[in-house]
Amino acid sequence: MGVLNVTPDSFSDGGKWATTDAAIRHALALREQGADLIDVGGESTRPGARRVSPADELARVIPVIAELSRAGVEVSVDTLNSETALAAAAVGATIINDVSGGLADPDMASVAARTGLRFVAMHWRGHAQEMEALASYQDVVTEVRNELAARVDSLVAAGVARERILIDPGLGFSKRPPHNWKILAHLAMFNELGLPVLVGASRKRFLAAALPAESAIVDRDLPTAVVSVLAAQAGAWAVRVHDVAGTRAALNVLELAGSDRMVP
Ligand code: PMM
Repeated sequence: MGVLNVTPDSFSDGGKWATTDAAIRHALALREQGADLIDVGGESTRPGARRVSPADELARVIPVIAELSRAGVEVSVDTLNSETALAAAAVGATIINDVSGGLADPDMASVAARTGLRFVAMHWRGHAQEMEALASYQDVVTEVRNELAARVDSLVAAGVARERILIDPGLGFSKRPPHNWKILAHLAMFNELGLPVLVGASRKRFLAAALPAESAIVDRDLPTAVVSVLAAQAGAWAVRVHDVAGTRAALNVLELAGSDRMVP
């Protein structure tokens, strides 16, 4: 899944793809580099980010989703707003990627149910302004998995077909670096819910621990690609990344060398 942030302020690529033309060109390039799916978002969810109005979000993402869908690109819409999800569905998006798993907008579950789109339920405890204060766990893997299971149950109760739901542990969302590493170490436990797992580690701050001091954000693309391999080995359905070429190369290595690896 290639990331296309049509925002002026996303933490790693904010502003670069803010015009419709630039966004579409970038998305097509990501597809060339090996993305199977493009995730289009118009609101930054980085820690501390301010909310954008649904009208601004719609104006940013809908023309891009419409054009990409016309070009035959599979698109997910990264949004907290049911209105945006509904409009995106009408112009061809096939997946709703809601980082709140339906918690931020009380109408989201019914839009997911009505449109029949696939729905990514990410683990979330609160909006960007408050998420760091909510990063408290005794056993992060079990708690995140159980909170996701409860979210899935609520979505199903609201009419979303279980087989349309995907889950995501929400790396960096109400999680401190040790929480993110712990989740990555135990990623396979999320398969226990019997749903496809999406992993979004790309360029996130916790990856800086793997790098020499003073590294740039794009330097996090290398650890991101390594995480993509770990996620694939743990059975993930997809990884959400900015540097599609790097992750594609890493996954190609896994495929080429991994099939009949010697196990010591
Ligand atoms: N992370 C971001 C935005 N959307 N969606 C899913 N499903 N999972 C994620 O981990 C996720 C997401 C924040 O990253 P960005 O600001 O670089 O897009």
